Amino acid sequence: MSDIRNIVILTGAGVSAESGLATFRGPDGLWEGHRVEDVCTPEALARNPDLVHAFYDARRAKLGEVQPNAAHHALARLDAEWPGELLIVTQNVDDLHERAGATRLLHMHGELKSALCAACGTRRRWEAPMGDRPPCPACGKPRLRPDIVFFGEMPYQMERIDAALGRCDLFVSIGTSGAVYPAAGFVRTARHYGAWALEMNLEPSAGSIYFSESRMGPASELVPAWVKEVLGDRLA
Ligand code: BJW
Repeated sequence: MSDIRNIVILTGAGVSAESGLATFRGPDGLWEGHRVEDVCTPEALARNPDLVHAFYDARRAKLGEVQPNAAHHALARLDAEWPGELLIVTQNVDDLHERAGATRLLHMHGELKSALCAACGTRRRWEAPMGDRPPCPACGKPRLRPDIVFFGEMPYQMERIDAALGRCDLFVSIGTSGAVYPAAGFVRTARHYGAWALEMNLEPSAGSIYFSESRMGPASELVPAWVKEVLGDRLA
């Protein structure tokens, strides 16, 4: 571990599960009551905006009831103390990493607390419901949509992510099933450039064979222990 300088950490819904936010594909998964194509595509938004807005309004409201857990706090500590490059790439649209204090963070699938105007392209921090079609603060048109990357849309900041993957010595994947691309392919990119790859999850992810090492268990236990290990090694 002592020769590690640059770290990329990919997080998924599993890191927020112990805070009380549902994952996507589990038995109690978020989409159990909704078919993904009914809520998570641009076509669904055009076809049934009331359903899509209700789904995201409910999830945005739920953020007020949950708190970061030990995994978010441990990653924020690593972010604060790690002297080399570090980038937390989250697929999550919740705000629990930043509420724990992480700053070297990007949301590749967007954010629940951001609105994107489909008319003028302006993005705004947004905490209120959108189902009642409020006007865009910039252009006045009632065309706000959740600032979320739907299926078929390009995830955010891919150039920055690719550059970080090309430079990292350690790639860590936490609480993601590896079912959704391009995130599911990051491990192969990082390995291609020579990084060690560690996954932490309740069960092996779809791309488990690509990792150098797998640790199975709840993120709230595995992540703090791993962060201690990484920071402890530096001090040794
Ligand atoms: C725990 C735990 C605990 C539980 N501790 N662990 C055919 C082949 C390949 C690709 C495609 C294809 N057809 C279409 C595509 C592309 C498509 C895709 O991947 N589809 C797949 C379904 C096959 N991808 C896209 O369309 C993306 N865009 C795109 O590809 O653009 C073109 C492009 C080209 C070239 C370069 C780059 C781009 C966009 C994807 C958008 C995904 N959006 C969503 C919704 C976001 C909004 C919302 O939240 O509603 O993002 S989908 C959903 O899945 C969400 C998540 O971020 C994402 C990943 O889910 P995640 O986080 O892995 O959650 P789960 O539930 O699947 O897994 C949780 C895991 O945690 C489990 O493993 C548990 O075991 C574990 N766990 N408790 C530790 N306590």
